[in-house]
Amino acid sequence: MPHKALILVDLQYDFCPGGALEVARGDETIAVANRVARHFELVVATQDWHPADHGSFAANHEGAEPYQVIDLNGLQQVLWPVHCVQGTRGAAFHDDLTATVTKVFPKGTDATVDSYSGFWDNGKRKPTGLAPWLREQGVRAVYVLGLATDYCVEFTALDACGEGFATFLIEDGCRAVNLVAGDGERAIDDMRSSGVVVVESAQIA
Ligand code: VGL
Ligand code: ZN
Repeated sequence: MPHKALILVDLQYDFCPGGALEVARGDETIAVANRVARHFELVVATQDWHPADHGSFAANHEGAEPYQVIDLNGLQQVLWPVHCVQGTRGAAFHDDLTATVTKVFPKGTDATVDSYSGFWDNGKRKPTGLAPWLREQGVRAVYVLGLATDYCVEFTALDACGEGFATFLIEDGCRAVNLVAGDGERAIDDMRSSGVVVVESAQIA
């Protein structure tokens, strides 16, 4: 039984340079994912997978602009450019990703609520099934990397801790949106404060 799993967060074209919600040097995470994946028997991937009418898209709110914050069904929501629409090229995993992924967990499929975490929607109402699935595989520790540090990676790592997994962040395998300068660093500090162990990919044996 593998006791550890690697969680690849949103390694999709829309979060890479040239994508709809591009993260600076986001594509550099792919090589790190491929390199560390060799040390894991179990690799899972989250996939941001929105319907075109998703409530997190500025385009779906009259008069709204991307990066504005609104109340979306009772939750604070940053409005994003249209991204990761189901079935589009932007929603696809990067072709350079060669890691063998055992199972993909789509998220953000409900138009009424965003889902940064690979475990729960932002209202913590509906689970994706990732936690029970990992437990069934005998996993006790998870290693997290991907895009973006200050959103989906942070929420995924914090929920992993909350679900009782020993949680490691592979720092050099992540890149941040940095809507506000320093957001990525603050996210890492928050994760560390919550019990996430921050490591570098070179430390993974
Ligand atoms: C993400 C914003 C919107 C992410 C996804 O993967 O970090 N960020 N949707
Ligand atoms: Zn999204």
